Amino acid sequence: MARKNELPPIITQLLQQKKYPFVIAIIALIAFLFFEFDGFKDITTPKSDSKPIQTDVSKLPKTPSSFSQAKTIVYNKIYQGHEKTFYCGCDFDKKRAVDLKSCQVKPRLNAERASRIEAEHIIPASWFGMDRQCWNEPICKDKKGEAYKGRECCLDIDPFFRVAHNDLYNLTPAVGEINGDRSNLAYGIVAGEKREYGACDFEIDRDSKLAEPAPAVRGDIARVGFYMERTYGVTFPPKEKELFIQWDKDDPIDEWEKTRNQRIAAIQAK
Ligand SMILES: [Ca+2]
Ligand SMILES: [Ca+2]
Repeated sequence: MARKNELPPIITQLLQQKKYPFVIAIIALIAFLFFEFDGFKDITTPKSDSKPIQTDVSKLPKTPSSFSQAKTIVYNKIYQGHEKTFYCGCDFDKKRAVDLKSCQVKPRLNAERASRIEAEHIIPASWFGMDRQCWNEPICKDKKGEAYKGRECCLDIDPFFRVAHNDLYNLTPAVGEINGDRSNLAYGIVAGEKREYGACDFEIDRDSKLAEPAPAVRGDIARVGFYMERTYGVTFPPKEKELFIQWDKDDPIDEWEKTRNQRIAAIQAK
């Protein structure tokens, strides 16, 4: 028997009625289902083929599901109307460019990285990642079958790590070069006042592996530290804990910090 009609009846009918947008929509839907359209599978979908680690995250804050989403929220919502970098107070714009003149910052080595903001983890990811299996063992596999570990693996398969990593309280916009230089150094007091970044009161001592932030943000840092401690069980060496307790007293919460906390709480409410 010859096939009289090669198109599904619904499409034929819609074509006869000249309802072309419906036809296009149906064809797009079929193509989407058929080809498993990849466009909506952003980085919230693990690129790994590995199984997710089973963790009960129902009691943890509802943090953004991807890091790129978290960054967009930090820059566009949390810091809206307060477009200033955390350590140096530089203005930044919607394109994430830093106005270095606004804060008299001079790049140390990398002018290009200094010209962009990056999302700084006040408590570095390695501090809450280093005890995770995904951080230490190559238990993730990419689509080519190659094993990997560390931050990318943990973001892909470890829900606890992902929630902590994307927590908005712990993320601040920073001059890219300073974010890179701070890396995962602990905070502390660095002797002297060598200013490697122009007028910005931020020092790094690569020998003692310490980063000294300006007095105006020390309390902010301490309170984020306490939050990460009670929310995710991050622990600090006794010396750093003592410093945080002191910094919390010396730099009490101000209006901007309150606003920031309220904005974050509205998004991350349990
Ligand atoms: Ca100093
Ligand atoms: Ca402060």
